[in-house]
Amino acid sequence: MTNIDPDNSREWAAQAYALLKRRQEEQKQELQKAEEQKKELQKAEEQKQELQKAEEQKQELIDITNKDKIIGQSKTVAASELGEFDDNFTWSAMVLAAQGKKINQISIDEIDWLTKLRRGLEETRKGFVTELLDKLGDDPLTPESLDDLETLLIRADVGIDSTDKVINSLRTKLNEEVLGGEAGIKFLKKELKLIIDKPIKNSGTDLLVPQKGKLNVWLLVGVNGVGKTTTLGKLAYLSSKSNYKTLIAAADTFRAAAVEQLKVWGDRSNVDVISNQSKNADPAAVVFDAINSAKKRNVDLLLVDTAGRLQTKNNLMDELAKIKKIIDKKVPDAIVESLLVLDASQGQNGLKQAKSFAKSADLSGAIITKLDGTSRGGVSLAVSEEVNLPIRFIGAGEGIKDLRPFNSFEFVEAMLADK
Ligand SMILES: Nc1nc2c(ncn2[C@@H]2O[C@H](COP(=O)(O)OP(=O)(O)O)[C@@H](O)[C@H]2O)c(=O)[nH]1
Ligand SMILES: [Mg+2]
Repeated sequence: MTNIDPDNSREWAAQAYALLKRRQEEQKQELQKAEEQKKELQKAEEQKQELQKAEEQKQELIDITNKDKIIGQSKTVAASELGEFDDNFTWSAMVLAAQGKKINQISIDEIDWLTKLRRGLEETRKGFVTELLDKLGDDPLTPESLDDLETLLIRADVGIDSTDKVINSLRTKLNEEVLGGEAGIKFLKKELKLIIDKPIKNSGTDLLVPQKGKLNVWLLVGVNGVGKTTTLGKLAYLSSKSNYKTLIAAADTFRAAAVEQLKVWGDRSNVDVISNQSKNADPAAVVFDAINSAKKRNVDLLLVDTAGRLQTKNNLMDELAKIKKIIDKKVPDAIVESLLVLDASQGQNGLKQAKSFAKSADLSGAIITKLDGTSRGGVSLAVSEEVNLPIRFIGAGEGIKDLRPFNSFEFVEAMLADK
Protein backbone atom coordinates (compact mmCIF):
# COMPACT_ATOMS: atom_id res chain seq x y z
CA MET A 1 0.00 0.00 0.00
CA THR A 2 2.88 2.31 0.55
CA ASN A 3 6.16 2.92 -1.14
CA ILE A 4 8.14 1.35 1.69
CA ASP A 5 8.71 -2.36 2.09
CA PRO A 6 6.87 -4.07 4.99
CA ASP A 7 9.97 -5.29 6.88
CA ASN A 8 11.49 -1.84 6.99
CA SER A 9 8.21 -0.20 7.87
CA ARG A 10 7.67 -2.48 10.85
CA GLU A 11 11.12 -1.54 12.04
CA TRP A 12 10.28 2.10 11.39
CA ALA A 13 7.01 1.81 13.30
CA ALA A 14 8.84 0.14 16.21
CA GLN A 15 11.25 3.04 16.41
CA ALA A 16 8.40 5.52 16.27
CA TYR A 17 6.61 3.63 19.03
CA ALA A 18 9.69 3.66 21.25
CA LEU A 19 10.13 7.38 20.70
CA LEU A 20 6.49 8.14 21.53
CA LYS A 21 6.72 5.99 24.63
CA ARG A 22 9.79 7.87 25.82
CA ARG A 23 8.13 11.20 25.11
CA GLN A 24 5.04 10.12 27.05
CA GLU A 25 7.21 9.17 30.03
CA GLU A 26 8.84 12.59 29.91
CA GLN A 27 5.49 14.30 29.74
CA LYS A 28 4.25 12.30 32.70
CA GLN A 29 7.28 13.32 34.70
CA GLU A 30 6.72 16.95 33.79
CA LEU A 31 3.10 16.71 34.83
CA GLN A 32 4.14 15.16 38.11
CA LYS A 33 6.58 17.98 38.65
CA ALA A 34 3.84 20.51 37.96
CA GLU A 35 1.59 18.71 40.45
CA GLU A 36 4.30 18.88 43.09
CA GLN A 37 4.89 22.54 42.34
CA LYS A 38 1.18 23.13 42.72
CA LYS A 39 1.15 21.45 46.09
CA GLU A 40 4.18 23.41 47.22
CA LEU A 41 2.57 26.60 46.10
CA GLN A 42 -0.60 25.81 47.99
CA LYS A 43 1.39 24.95 51.09
CA ALA A 44 3.42 28.14 50.80
CA GLU A 45 0.26 30.09 50.40
CA GLU A 46 -1.27 28.63 53.54
CA GLN A 47 1.86 29.38 55.54
CA LYS A 48 1.93 32.87 54.22
CA GLN A 49 -1.68 33.45 55.16
CA GLU A 50 -0.87 32.41 58.66
CA LEU A 51 2.24 34.49 58.92
CA GLN A 52 1.54 37.71 57.09
CA LYS A 53 -2.12 38.38 56.73
CA ALA A 54 -2.84 41.78 55.35
CA GLU A 55 0.62 43.06 54.56
CA GLU A 56 1.83 41.03 51.63
CA GLN A 57 -1.10 41.32 49.32
CA LYS A 58 1.18 41.98 46.43
CA GLN A 59 3.12 38.76 46.81
CA GLU A 60 -0.08 36.83 47.24
CA LEU A 61 -1.37 38.15 43.96
CA ILE A 62 1.66 36.77 42.15
CA ASP A 63 1.18 33.40 43.80
CA ILE A 64 -2.45 33.23 42.85
CA THR A 65 -1.58 33.98 39.27
CA ASN A 66 0.97 31.17 39.29
CA LYS A 67 -1.48 28.82 40.86
CA ASP A 68 -4.11 29.65 38.26
CA LYS A 69 -1.59 28.93 35.55
CA ILE A 70 -0.85 25.47 36.87
CA ILE A 71 -4.45 24.60 37.65
CA GLY A 72 -5.39 26.01 34.25
CA GLN A 73 -2.96 23.60 32.64
CA SER A 74 -4.62 20.57 34.11
CA LYS A 75 -7.99 21.90 32.97
CA THR A 76 -7.07 21.62 29.30
CA VAL A 77 -8.12 18.62 27.22
CA ALA A 78 -6.43 15.45 28.50
CA ALA A 79 -3.32 14.27 26.70
CA SER A 80 -3.70 11.03 24.77
CA GLU A 81 -2.29 7.77 26.09
CA LEU A 82 -0.08 5.64 23.91
CA GLY A 83 -1.85 2.37 23.11
CA GLU A 84 -0.42 -1.03 22.21
CA PHE A 85 2.23 -1.66 19.59
CA ASP A 86 -0.19 -3.52 17.38
CA ASP A 87 -1.36 -3.79 13.84
CA ASN A 88 -3.21 -0.47 14.14
CA PHE A 89 -0.07 1.33 15.24
CA THR A 90 2.04 -0.19 12.47
CA TRP A 91 -0.52 0.60 9.81
CA SER A 92 -0.96 4.20 11.02
CA ALA A 93 2.78 4.73 11.21
CA MET A 94 3.15 3.40 7.67
CA VAL A 95 0.51 5.75 6.35
CA LEU A 96 2.32 8.67 7.99
CA ALA A 97 5.69 7.49 6.68
CA ALA A 98 4.30 7.22 3.16
CA GLN A 99 3.45 10.91 3.38
CA GLY A 100 7.04 11.80 4.19
CA LYS A 101 6.66 12.14 7.98
CA LYS A 102 9.83 11.61 9.97
CA ILE A 103 9.85 9.44 13.10
CA ASN A 104 10.17 12.42 15.42
CA GLN A 105 7.31 14.28 13.72
CA ILE A 106 4.49 11.89 14.52
CA SER A 107 2.22 12.24 17.53
CA ILE A 108 -0.04 9.96 19.53
CA ASP A 109 -3.00 12.04 18.39
CA GLU A 110 -2.21 11.30 14.77
CA ILE A 111 -1.86 7.57 15.40
CA ASP A 112 -5.12 7.60 17.38
CA TRP A 113 -6.90 9.40 14.61
CA LEU A 114 -5.75 7.07 11.86
CA THR A 115 -6.62 4.06 13.97
CA LYS A 116 -10.10 5.47 14.47
CA LEU A 117 -10.49 6.20 10.78
CA ARG A 118 -9.39 2.72 9.80
CA ARG A 119 -11.75 1.15 12.33
CA GLY A 120 -14.57 3.42 11.22
CA LEU A 121 -14.18 2.41 7.62
CA GLU A 122 -14.02 -1.26 8.53
CA GLU A 123 -17.61 -1.92 7.52
CA THR A 124 -17.17 -0.18 4.19
CA ARG A 125 -13.96 -2.11 3.67
CA LYS A 126 -15.28 -5.52 4.68
CA GLY A 127 -17.81 -5.74 1.91
CA PHE A 128 -15.20 -4.48 -0.46
CA VAL A 129 -11.48 -5.13 -0.39
CA THR A 130 -11.72 -8.32 1.58
CA GLU A 131 -14.36 -9.68 -0.72
CA LEU A 132 -12.53 -8.47 -3.78
CA LEU A 133 -9.23 -9.99 -2.71
CA ASP A 134 -11.02 -13.22 -1.85
CA LYS A 135 -12.55 -13.31 -5.29
CA LEU A 136 -9.36 -12.44 -7.06
CA GLY A 137 -6.91 -14.51 -5.09
CA ASP A 138 -3.57 -14.11 -6.78
CA ASP A 139 -5.06 -14.23 -10.23
CA PRO A 140 -4.89 -11.30 -12.61
CA LEU A 141 -7.95 -9.10 -12.98
CA THR A 142 -10.43 -10.18 -15.61
CA PRO A 143 -13.46 -8.49 -17.16
CA GLU A 144 -15.60 -10.69 -14.86
CA SER A 145 -13.80 -9.46 -11.76
CA LEU A 146 -14.53 -5.93 -12.96
CA ASP A 147 -18.23 -6.77 -12.87
CA ASP A 148 -17.81 -7.92 -9.26
CA LEU A 149 -15.92 -4.76 -8.40
CA GLU A 150 -18.66 -2.66 -9.98
CA THR A 151 -21.27 -4.29 -7.75
CA LEU A 152 -19.08 -3.83 -4.67
CA LEU A 153 -18.47 -0.16 -5.38
CA ILE A 154 -22.16 0.54 -5.88
CA ARG A 155 -22.96 -1.33 -2.67
CA ALA A 156 -20.41 0.80 -0.80
CA ASP A 157 -22.34 3.95 -1.83
CA VAL A 158 -19.58 5.20 -4.08
CA GLY A 159 -22.28 6.27 -6.54
CA ILE A 160 -22.93 5.37 -10.16
CA ASP A 161 -20.86 8.14 -11.75
CA SER A 162 -17.72 7.47 -9.70
CA THR A 163 -18.12 3.72 -10.18
CA ASP A 164 -18.41 4.09 -13.96
CA LYS A 165 -15.34 6.26 -14.01
CA VAL A 166 -13.25 3.83 -11.99
CA ILE A 167 -14.41 0.75 -13.90
CA ASN A 168 -13.74 2.42 -17.25
CA SER A 169 -10.21 3.39 -16.22
CA LEU A 170 -9.55 -0.13 -14.99
CA ARG A 171 -10.89 -1.60 -18.22
CA THR A 172 -8.59 0.62 -20.28
CA LYS A 173 -5.70 -0.33 -18.03
CA LEU A 174 -6.49 -4.04 -18.43
CA ASN A 175 -6.35 -3.67 -22.19
CA GLU A 176 -2.81 -2.37 -21.84
CA GLU A 177 -1.38 -4.76 -19.27
CA VAL A 178 -2.05 -7.67 -16.95
CA LEU A 179 -2.98 -6.57 -13.41
CA GLY A 180 -2.73 -8.85 -10.39
CA GLY A 181 -4.92 -8.41 -7.28
CA GLU A 182 -2.43 -6.21 -5.42
CA ALA A 183 -1.69 -4.03 -8.43
CA GLY A 184 -5.43 -3.78 -9.04
CA ILE A 185 -6.02 -2.43 -5.53
CA LYS A 186 -3.17 0.03 -5.97
CA PHE A 187 -4.64 1.28 -9.22
CA LEU A 188 -8.08 1.47 -7.61
CA LYS A 189 -6.71 3.60 -4.76
CA LYS A 190 -5.16 5.99 -7.24
CA GLU A 191 -8.42 6.34 -9.18
CA LEU A 192 -10.54 6.89 -6.06
CA LYS A 193 -8.10 9.51 -4.79
CA LEU A 194 -8.27 11.33 -8.13
CA ILE A 195 -12.07 11.55 -7.81
CA ILE A 196 -11.96 12.98 -4.27
CA ASP A 197 -9.11 15.34 -5.08
CA LYS A 198 -10.75 16.91 -8.12
CA PRO A 199 -13.16 19.30 -6.36
CA ILE A 200 -10.44 20.13 -3.83
CA LYS A 201 -8.03 21.05 -6.64
CA ASN A 202 -10.81 22.99 -8.41
CA SER A 203 -11.39 25.06 -5.29
CA GLY A 204 -7.78 26.26 -5.35
CA THR A 205 -7.35 25.52 -1.64
CA ASP A 206 -5.94 22.23 -0.39
CA LEU A 207 -6.57 22.88 3.26
CA LEU A 208 -9.35 25.07 4.57
CA VAL A 209 -7.98 27.43 7.22
CA PRO A 210 -9.16 30.89 8.29
CA GLN A 211 -7.30 33.72 6.56
CA LYS A 212 -5.54 35.98 9.02
CA GLY A 213 -6.40 39.67 9.03
CA LYS A 214 -9.96 39.10 7.83
CA LEU A 215 -13.17 37.94 9.38
CA ASN A 216 -13.84 34.37 8.31
CA VAL A 217 -17.40 33.16 8.70
CA TRP A 218 -18.10 29.44 8.46
CA LEU A 219 -21.75 28.44 8.30
CA LEU A 220 -22.54 24.87 9.20
CA VAL A 221 -25.61 23.70 7.35
CA GLY A 222 -27.41 20.39 6.94
CA VAL A 223 -30.47 18.46 8.05
CA ASN A 224 -31.25 17.62 11.67
CA GLY A 225 -29.08 15.17 13.52
CA VAL A 226 -26.18 14.92 11.06
CA GLY A 227 -23.76 16.45 13.58
CA LYS A 228 -23.65 20.21 12.86
CA THR A 229 -23.48 21.33 16.49
CA THR A 230 -20.99 18.63 17.49
CA THR A 231 -18.80 19.42 14.49
CA LEU A 232 -18.93 23.10 15.30
CA GLY A 233 -17.76 22.35 18.83
CA LYS A 234 -14.82 20.35 17.51
CA LEU A 235 -13.99 23.08 14.99
CA ALA A 236 -13.99 25.67 17.77
CA TYR A 237 -11.45 23.55 19.61
CA LEU A 238 -9.22 23.05 16.55
CA SER A 239 -9.38 26.72 15.70
CA SER A 240 -8.71 28.14 19.16
CA LYS A 241 -5.95 25.57 19.71
CA SER A 242 -4.34 26.87 16.53
CA ASN A 243 -4.48 30.41 17.93
CA TYR A 244 -7.27 31.78 15.79
CA LYS A 245 -9.51 34.10 17.75
CA THR A 246 -12.78 32.21 17.57
CA LEU A 247 -16.42 33.01 18.29
CA ILE A 248 -19.59 30.94 18.02
CA ALA A 249 -23.02 32.15 16.86
CA ALA A 250 -25.91 30.01 18.06
CA ALA A 251 -28.20 30.59 15.10
CA ASP A 252 -30.19 27.39 15.53
CA THR A 253 -32.93 29.13 17.44
CA PHE A 254 -35.48 26.43 16.74
CA ARG A 255 -34.19 23.77 19.06
CA ALA A 256 -34.45 24.79 22.65
CA ALA A 257 -31.46 22.76 23.77
CA ALA A 258 -29.20 23.86 20.93
CA VAL A 259 -27.80 26.90 22.76
CA GLU A 260 -27.01 24.91 25.91
CA GLN A 261 -25.33 22.21 23.83
CA LEU A 262 -23.16 24.86 22.16
CA LYS A 263 -22.25 26.50 25.43
CA VAL A 264 -20.89 23.22 26.74
CA TRP A 265 -18.70 22.93 23.63
CA GLY A 266 -17.68 26.59 23.89
CA ASP A 267 -16.62 26.07 27.51
CA ARG A 268 -14.42 23.13 26.59
CA SER A 269 -12.32 25.26 24.28
CA ASN A 270 -12.78 28.66 25.94
CA VAL A 271 -14.75 30.08 23.04
CA ASP A 272 -17.65 32.47 23.68
CA VAL A 273 -21.11 31.77 22.34
CA ILE A 274 -23.36 34.57 21.11
CA SER A 275 -27.01 33.65 21.49
CA ASN A 276 -30.49 34.98 22.01
CA GLN A 277 -32.45 32.99 24.55
CA SER A 278 -35.86 34.37 23.73
CA LYS A 279 -38.35 32.01 22.16
CA ASN A 280 -38.38 32.01 18.35
CA ALA A 281 -35.53 34.49 18.14
CA ASP A 282 -34.59 35.38 14.60
CA PRO A 283 -31.48 33.41 13.49
CA ALA A 284 -30.35 36.29 11.27
CA ALA A 285 -30.54 38.63 14.28
CA VAL A 286 -28.24 36.33 16.25
CA VAL A 287 -25.78 36.42 13.36
CA PHE A 288 -26.11 40.22 13.30
CA ASP A 289 -25.14 40.41 17.00
CA ALA A 290 -22.35 37.90 16.54
CA ILE A 291 -20.81 39.92 13.71
CA ASN A 292 -20.85 43.05 15.86
CA SER A 293 -19.07 41.15 18.63
CA ALA A 294 -16.65 39.57 16.19
CA LYS A 295 -15.67 42.97 14.80
CA LYS A 296 -15.22 44.46 18.25
CA ARG A 297 -13.04 41.59 19.42
CA ASN A 298 -11.03 41.24 16.22
CA VAL A 299 -12.19 37.70 15.73
CA ASP A 300 -10.54 35.55 13.03
CA LEU A 301 -13.19 32.86 12.77
CA LEU A 302 -16.90 33.09 13.47
CA LEU A 303 -18.58 29.67 13.49
CA VAL A 304 -22.32 29.75 12.86
CA ASP A 305 -24.58 26.89 13.92
CA THR A 306 -27.81 26.76 11.92
CA ALA A 307 -31.13 24.95 12.18
CA GLY A 308 -31.72 21.71 10.32
CA ARG A 309 -35.44 21.79 10.03
CA LEU A 310 -38.02 24.49 9.69
CA GLN A 311 -41.64 24.11 8.78
CA THR A 312 -40.77 23.59 5.14
CA LYS A 313 -37.57 23.10 3.26
CA ASN A 314 -38.01 26.38 1.41
CA ASN A 315 -38.12 28.15 4.73
CA LEU A 316 -34.81 26.62 5.66
CA MET A 317 -33.19 27.79 2.44
CA ASP A 318 -34.73 31.27 2.83
CA GLU A 319 -33.33 31.47 6.33
CA LEU A 320 -29.84 30.55 5.14
CA ALA A 321 -30.08 33.14 2.36
CA LYS A 322 -31.12 35.75 4.90
CA ILE A 323 -28.14 34.94 7.12
CA LYS A 324 -25.81 35.26 4.14
CA LYS A 325 -27.34 38.58 3.15
CA ILE A 326 -26.72 39.99 6.63
CA ILE A 327 -23.09 38.88 6.49
CA ASP A 328 -22.58 40.40 3.01
CA LYS A 329 -24.11 43.65 4.12
CA LYS A 330 -22.26 44.01 7.40
CA VAL A 331 -18.88 42.61 6.41
CA PRO A 332 -18.62 42.59 2.62
CA ASP A 333 -14.97 41.56 2.76
CA ALA A 334 -15.55 38.61 5.08
CA ILE A 335 -14.56 35.21 3.78
CA VAL A 336 -17.69 33.10 3.95
CA GLU A 337 -17.70 29.30 3.76
CA SER A 338 -20.95 27.35 3.68
CA LEU A 339 -20.10 23.86 4.80
CA LEU A 340 -22.63 21.09 4.38
CA VAL A 341 -22.50 18.52 7.17
CA LEU A 342 -23.30 14.96 6.08
CA ASP A 343 -23.72 11.86 8.19
CA ALA A 344 -21.70 9.06 6.55
CA SER A 345 -23.96 6.38 7.96
CA GLN A 346 -26.84 7.70 5.87
CA GLY A 347 -25.21 6.57 2.62
CA GLN A 348 -27.22 7.50 -0.47
CA ASN A 349 -29.49 9.73 1.58
CA GLY A 350 -26.48 11.96 2.20
CA LEU A 351 -25.94 12.27 -1.52
CA LYS A 352 -29.58 13.33 -1.93
CA GLN A 353 -29.15 15.98 0.79
CA ALA A 354 -25.99 17.26 -0.87
CA LYS A 355 -27.75 17.61 -4.22
CA SER A 356 -30.68 19.41 -2.71
CA PHE A 357 -28.62 21.84 -0.59
CA ALA A 358 -26.21 22.49 -3.46
CA LYS A 359 -29.13 23.73 -5.56
CA SER A 360 -30.14 26.52 -3.23
CA ALA A 361 -27.55 27.07 -0.51
CA ASP A 362 -24.42 28.01 -2.48
CA LEU A 363 -22.17 25.50 -0.73
CA SER A 364 -18.40 25.71 -0.70
CA GLY A 365 -17.54 22.41 0.95
CA ALA A 366 -18.65 19.35 2.86
CA ILE A 367 -17.88 17.83 6.23
CA ILE A 368 -18.47 14.09 6.60
CA THR A 369 -19.31 12.94 10.13
CA LYS A 370 -19.83 9.65 11.95
CA LEU A 371 -17.14 7.76 10.10
CA ASP A 372 -16.77 5.74 13.28
CA GLY A 373 -19.25 2.94 13.90
CA THR A 374 -20.98 1.33 11.00
CA SER A 375 -20.22 3.82 8.33
CA ARG A 376 -20.72 3.89 4.65
CA GLY A 377 -17.76 6.07 3.79
CA GLY A 378 -18.14 5.55 0.07
CA VAL A 379 -20.61 8.42 -0.06
CA SER A 380 -17.65 10.81 0.12
CA LEU A 381 -16.80 9.76 -3.42
CA ALA A 382 -20.32 10.26 -4.66
CA VAL A 383 -20.43 13.75 -3.15
CA SER A 384 -17.10 14.66 -4.75
CA GLU A 385 -17.99 13.33 -8.17
CA GLU A 386 -21.66 14.18 -8.43
CA VAL A 387 -21.92 17.42 -6.47
CA ASN A 388 -18.37 18.68 -6.99
CA LEU A 389 -18.00 19.51 -3.31
CA PRO A 390 -14.55 19.58 -1.76
CA ILE A 391 -14.51 17.58 1.48
CA ARG A 392 -12.94 19.80 4.11
CA PHE A 393 -13.12 17.92 7.40
CA ILE A 394 -14.12 14.49 8.59
CA GLY A 395 -15.44 13.45 11.99
CA ALA A 396 -15.07 10.03 13.58
CA GLY A 397 -16.42 10.18 17.11
CA GLU A 398 -18.14 12.34 19.67
CA GLY A 399 -14.99 13.59 21.40
CA ILE A 400 -13.49 17.05 21.00
CA LYS A 401 -10.47 15.71 19.12
CA ASP A 402 -12.48 13.54 16.75
CA LEU A 403 -12.42 15.90 13.81
CA ARG A 404 -9.60 16.41 11.36
CA PRO A 405 -8.91 18.29 8.17
CA PHE A 406 -9.66 15.94 5.31
CA ASN A 407 -6.69 14.07 3.87
CA SER A 408 -7.60 12.09 0.75
CA PHE A 409 -4.53 9.85 0.93
CA GLU A 410 -5.31 8.75 4.47
CA PHE A 411 -8.98 8.33 3.65
CA VAL A 412 -8.42 6.07 0.67
CA GLU A 413 -5.73 4.07 2.50
CA ALA A 414 -8.16 3.51 5.38
CA MET A 415 -11.00 2.60 3.06
CA LEU A 416 -8.92 0.05 1.17
CA ALA A 417 -6.52 -1.10 3.87
CA ASP A 418 -5.81 -4.71 3.02
CA LYS A 419 -5.08 -6.14 6.44
N1 LIG B 1 -20.46 8.46 16.66
C1 LIG B 1 -20.53 9.73 16.28
N2 LIG B 1 -21.54 10.49 16.66
C2 LIG B 1 -21.59 11.79 16.26
C3 LIG B 1 -20.56 12.35 15.44
N3 LIG B 1 -20.91 13.64 15.21
C4 LIG B 1 -22.07 13.85 15.87
N4 LIG B 1 -22.49 12.74 16.50
C5 LIG B 1 -23.72 12.54 17.33
O1 LIG B 1 -24.87 12.73 16.51
C6 LIG B 1 -25.94 13.29 17.27
C7 LIG B 1 -26.48 14.54 16.63
O2 LIG B 1 -25.48 15.52 16.62
P1 LIG B 1 -25.76 17.10 16.60
O3 LIG B 1 -24.43 17.76 16.55
O4 LIG B 1 -26.69 17.51 17.68
O5 LIG B 1 -26.48 17.23 15.18
P2 LIG B 1 -27.21 18.50 14.53
O6 LIG B 1 -28.67 18.29 14.71
O7 LIG B 1 -26.84 18.45 13.07
O8 LIG B 1 -26.68 19.72 15.20
C8 LIG B 1 -25.36 13.54 18.65
O9 LIG B 1 -25.74 12.49 19.50
C9 LIG B 1 -23.86 13.54 18.43
O10 LIG B 1 -23.15 13.17 19.58
C10 LIG B 1 -19.48 11.50 15.02
O11 LIG B 1 -18.56 11.87 14.29
N5 LIG B 1 -19.52 10.21 15.48
MG1 LIG C 1 -27.65 21.23 16.21
